[in-house]
Amino acid sequence: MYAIIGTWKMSFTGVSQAHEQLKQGGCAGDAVQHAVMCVEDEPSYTSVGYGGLPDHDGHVMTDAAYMDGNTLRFGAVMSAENIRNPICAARALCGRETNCLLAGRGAEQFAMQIGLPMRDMRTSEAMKQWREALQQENRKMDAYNEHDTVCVLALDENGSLIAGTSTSGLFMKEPGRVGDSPIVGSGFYADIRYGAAAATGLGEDIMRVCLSYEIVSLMRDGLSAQKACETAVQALSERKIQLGEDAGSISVIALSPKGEYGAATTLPVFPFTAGNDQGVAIYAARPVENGMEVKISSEAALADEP
Ligand code: SD4
Repeated sequence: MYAIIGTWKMSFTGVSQAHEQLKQGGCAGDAVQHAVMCVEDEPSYTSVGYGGLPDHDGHVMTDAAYMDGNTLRFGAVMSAENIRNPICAARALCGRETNCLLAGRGAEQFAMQIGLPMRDMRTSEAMKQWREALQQENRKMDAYNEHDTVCVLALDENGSLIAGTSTSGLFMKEPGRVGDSPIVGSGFYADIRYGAAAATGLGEDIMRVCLSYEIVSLMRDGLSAQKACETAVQALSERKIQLGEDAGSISVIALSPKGEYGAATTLPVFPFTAGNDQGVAIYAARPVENGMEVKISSEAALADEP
């Protein structure tokens, strides 16, 4: 039994290749790393890795994490500049007893010490958008307009369960701002006993309820991956509404130790990609009256979605 799930349509190429690796007996760690790297390396995805949109000062600052659900160990980097593949640094930190979450200069030094490729992550297109944004006063930051995190969860034939995330965070964020993606329990969580989960959307909201840990806890309590995603997302949006706020922009994915997927969203549609021994496909999750509709979709039907 093997399975893999990744956020957004942009994960399709990487998830498809990683799915093939899993099919050939590859391990979940390599599958997650490969799928995330494919998104990090593609400059047209402006929310992850190379080509990511910069912070207010014009720096592309990345956050990434990697968690092993069999050991509960994780590694993460935050506010890291110029690490070509932040997911590789996060994976290399996973397994350490201490110093497994490194920020800024420390993360960059670590990446260089272990020989990871470094590069200027700014593309001319990203800098053009940054210059334009500087001209717009009172510009509202929107987690989904310009920024989506790639999150990948994978389970391999040997029963290894891994979670990975990577993002350049919000476009025009304040220097030093960190979202949920490198924060264990918020942007990601994995425990082989119950399952794995990861989140995308406004990190400030996701962190308020440790959303990924909440989903895995619901799976521990017996909910399916799908029901756990729906329940946690609904509870967060209801609580926000109770507090006089809007429901927020949140999407989540989950994977059970049996390889069952789950996904939920507060958006009209949330595309994600998933594969198992039945094949790999692009899906769309959509809120409906009694919960969430999750269906295989086509790239064409989701042409306007990330
Ligand atoms: C963050 N969660 O930095 C990320 C951004 C994101 O869709 O996923 N946006 O808050």
